[in-house]
Order: sequence, then C-alpha cells, then structure tokens
Amino acid sequence: MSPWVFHAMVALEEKQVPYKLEIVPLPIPSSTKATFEARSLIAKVPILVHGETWISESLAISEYLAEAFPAPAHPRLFPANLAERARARQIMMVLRTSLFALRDARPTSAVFGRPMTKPMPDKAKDEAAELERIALAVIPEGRTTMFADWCIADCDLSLALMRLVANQDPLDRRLVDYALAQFDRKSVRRFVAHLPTSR
Ligand SMILES: N[C@@H](CCC(=O)N[C@@H](CS)C(=O)NCC(=O)O)C(=O)O
Repeated sequence: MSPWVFHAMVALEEKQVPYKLEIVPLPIPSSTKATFEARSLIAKVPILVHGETWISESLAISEYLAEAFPAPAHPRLFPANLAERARARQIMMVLRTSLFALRDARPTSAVFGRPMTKPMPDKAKDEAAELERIALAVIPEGRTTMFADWCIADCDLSLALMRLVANQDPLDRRLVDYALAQFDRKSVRRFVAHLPTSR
C-alpha cells in the first residue's frame, strides 16, 4: 500500500513494459535490507531492477523509466512541454516532502483498505486545505488530468486526494471527479488488483 510503490508500478504499467513484481514484507527483514543496501544503496521499496541496475526512490525510478523507454516508442510519463514538466516535478516533490499530518491521519491503508472513522486533527485539516488549494490551481475545470495529456504527477496527486475522497472528508467536487477518474485508469486498477485487500 506504499504510495511510492504505487508511483513506480503505475509508471511501469503506463510505459507498458513487461515486468516481474517481487513483494517485500515491511518492515524489510534485516537480511534483505543488507542485500538492498549493497545493490541499490538505499534499502527502501520500491526498487527497480533493470539488468545490473538497482534503483530505489520512486521519482528516480520513473525518471529512469522515462529515459530507458522513451517516447514515441513508449507512452510518456512526463509532459513534453518544459514548463509543464517542471510543474509536474514540483507537485511530486511537494507531495513527498510535506503533508505529514494529513498522511498520518489518512494513511494509504485507509484508501486501499478500511476507511478511517476518526476525524482529522486540525493540523491535518490545514494540510488538506492546502492540498485542495494546490490541486484546484493545477486541475482546470472540466478536465481529469493536470495537463492536456496524462502524466505521472496525476498518479501522485490523485492518490493524495484519495486520502480525503476515500474517507469522505470534505473536498471540492471537481477534485473528487479528478481523483475518481484517475483511479479508474487501467494502470491504477492493475495496482489495486495486486493488493491483498483485493483478493
Ligand atoms: N522517498 C522514497 C520513500 C520510500 C519508502 O519510504 N519506502 C518505505 C515503505 S513506504 C520502506 O521501504 N521502508 C523500509 C522499511 O520499512 O523497512 C520513495 O519515494 O521511494
């Protein structure tokens, strides 16, 4: 249920490259951790293994996939337009480096599994309001993607918003529609199908 594994798997699915999924228990057992540290430097999932290359950190993985399997032969992960690409990276970075109270109050287990019944603490509510402000600014009225074409930042932004949607927290209808449309993409549905909660 890791949001970072979600990012990497959606990237692989959108690139339409064949891959084999190996599931690692969390916390990572110490013997496995030692192997990961030796091979991919940082012992956190997701880890992409491509030939002799082992890469952890979800954004490093999607950037790698974008360059290893470039457009037009493969679907794009990042916008072709420079300014849009920078905006996409900005959104993905902010989702990785902030909103900790919201993430704590509305974990991804409450998106992919059982919803939370507890109300959000004030700090999480403030962060939810900030997330809503940012999302409303980057998702135009009547569209279910940030830009004209889907990009990998839509995957991360929709998961952040689903923390609210899945728990019936208040959210602008436009953003609910956006998050639900993103979660109806084949790549996301294939991720959800792998979860133990789906079996
Ligand atoms: N910034 C990293 C975060 C990855 C991360 O924190 N992964 C967690 C699972 S969500 C992990 O592997 N933790 C190691 C452990 O629990 O032993 C990314 O974007 O990939």
